[in-house]
Amino acid sequence: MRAKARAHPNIAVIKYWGKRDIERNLPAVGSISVTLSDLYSDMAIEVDTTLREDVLLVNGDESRSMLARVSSCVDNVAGSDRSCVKITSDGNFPIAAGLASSASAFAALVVASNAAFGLNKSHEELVNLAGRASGSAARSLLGGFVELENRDNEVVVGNLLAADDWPLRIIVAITAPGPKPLSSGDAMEISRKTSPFYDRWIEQQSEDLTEARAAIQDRDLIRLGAIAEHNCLKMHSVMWGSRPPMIYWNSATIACMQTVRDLQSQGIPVFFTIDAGPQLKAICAPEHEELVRDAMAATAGVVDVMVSGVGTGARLATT
Ligand code: 2P0
Repeated sequence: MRAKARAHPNIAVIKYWGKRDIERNLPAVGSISVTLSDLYSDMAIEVDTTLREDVLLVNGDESRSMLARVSSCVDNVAGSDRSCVKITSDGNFPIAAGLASSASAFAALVVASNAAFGLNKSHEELVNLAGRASGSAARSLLGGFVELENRDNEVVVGNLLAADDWPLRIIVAITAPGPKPLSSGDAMEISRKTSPFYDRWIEQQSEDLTEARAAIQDRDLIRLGAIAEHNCLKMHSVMWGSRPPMIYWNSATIACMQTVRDLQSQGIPVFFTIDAGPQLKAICAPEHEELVRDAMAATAGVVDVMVSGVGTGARLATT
């Protein structure tokens, strides 16, 4: 009655922003992501009939703030009449800072819960259980380039390319490691209710998905970069146009964008994307990794740089 799973965060090149069903946490749009190899979340879960409530340890410290969401995810997998559990979460990157920690954590949690309770849920069920906890977590069930599609009352994820098919490098420039002021879920709802750009964002998403899918299938970095930057800046425009406005960037985020533009003007194939946080992710081929990493590290306001390859999907690990 114990199990441990590891999952990696993913970075969307075509973003999920907006929900069509809050209750079931169904996204309003499809999305395409790349799973990272070098960042991870480990979730260990142990059924303990002596406990009167669930216990959650995050990187060694008891966490009450995240317990309700984590317990509810375990309820969805194992049923609300289940025994209590001790959950231990360990990761190697900042939490809730726009680095998709909820994606890797909940992907690992559903896989570990399924095993700890001796359930035999299908891959499709696990995808939807992860997505119910956090929309982007459904994508971390798979590795490589992953597309999430909306189908009826569920989500479906599929591989566009496996992890080894296009070994790109992802350089993460950390400009502020602390937690973000507003959760993505709350911010998406503010956008849906108030941004004059929200409806156009939803309408245009299938065009962006089609373009990115073709670029990934052709392994065309310049073409993928053009649509990924457009989609990212459009998502942030939706946020900027919301009331109250949501600006996740800081001055270093903009300096990092300028660094990427400078590299592009020197003929280096690299592109950026930014999620609901101030960190910038630059994506390039392995031969340009060092140059891009050094340029990001030298950018004013960057406090740390992490580098990752393309990773595999969530899986059980030895306890
Ligand atoms: C993405 N983000 O596609 C987009 C881009 C943030 C910006 O998926 O409310 O934490 O838990 O379903 O999964 C962040 O959203 O949101 C996210 P919930 P989640 O990566």
